Amino acid sequence: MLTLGRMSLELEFYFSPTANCRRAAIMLEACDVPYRLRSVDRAAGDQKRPEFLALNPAAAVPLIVDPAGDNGAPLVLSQSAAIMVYLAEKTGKFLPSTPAARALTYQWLFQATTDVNPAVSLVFLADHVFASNEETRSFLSARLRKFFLDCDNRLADRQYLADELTVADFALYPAVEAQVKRLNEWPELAHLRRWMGDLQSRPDVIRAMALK
Ligand SMILES: N[C@@H](CCC(=O)N[C@@H](CS)C(=O)NCC(=O)O)C(=O)O
Repeated sequence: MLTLGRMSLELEFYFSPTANCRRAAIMLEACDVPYRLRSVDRAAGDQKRPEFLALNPAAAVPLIVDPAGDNGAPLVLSQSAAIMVYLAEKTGKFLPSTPAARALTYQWLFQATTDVNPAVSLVFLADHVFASNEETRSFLSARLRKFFLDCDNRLADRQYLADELTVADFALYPAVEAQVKRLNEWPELAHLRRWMGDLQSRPDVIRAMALK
């Protein structure tokens, strides 16, 4: 187990197999942070049980509890992007050190979490959950394609979203993976597909995506 002085770094990771949780999982794996997996069965209502609501009144995963998070006191943290940035700062990995490079990383981190991921969720809901007509489905699909295209343009002349591999790439990956079928149907997104292939073969990504 990793230790900082005498403090244990093992943390608890409350997880369901969703894109939001998987991006936090990728960061845990990539930063080599030991964690204990706490599976949350949302269909069974685990997230609404009093024990979980005491940790997160918003009743949502992912969530981490870092026993040594806050000057030795436990840190309870939700929101996948906040978890990723916390782990990056704690371990000194996957976040550039200069303000400008860090700001650009945040730009792409938020693009992944506030533009791409919600677009993926809406397409999924329209395709599989709610009765929706063709007009709605094609509007949402075109909107997702536009966000994918923004990422593809960015990746035209660089390997990763920032100048190096960062939290932004790990944040985007599970959202794109969830719609990989559409990605493969859009030939103009070759750079995003190449990027996807690069990340897909990383052992940390493979381990995180295999969590159940
Ligand atoms: N913006 C949040 C979204 C968290 C979220 O919506 N989590 C979903 C699973 S992906 C959840 O737990 N929903 C509660 C439920 O299903 O009742 C994040 O990035 O962590």
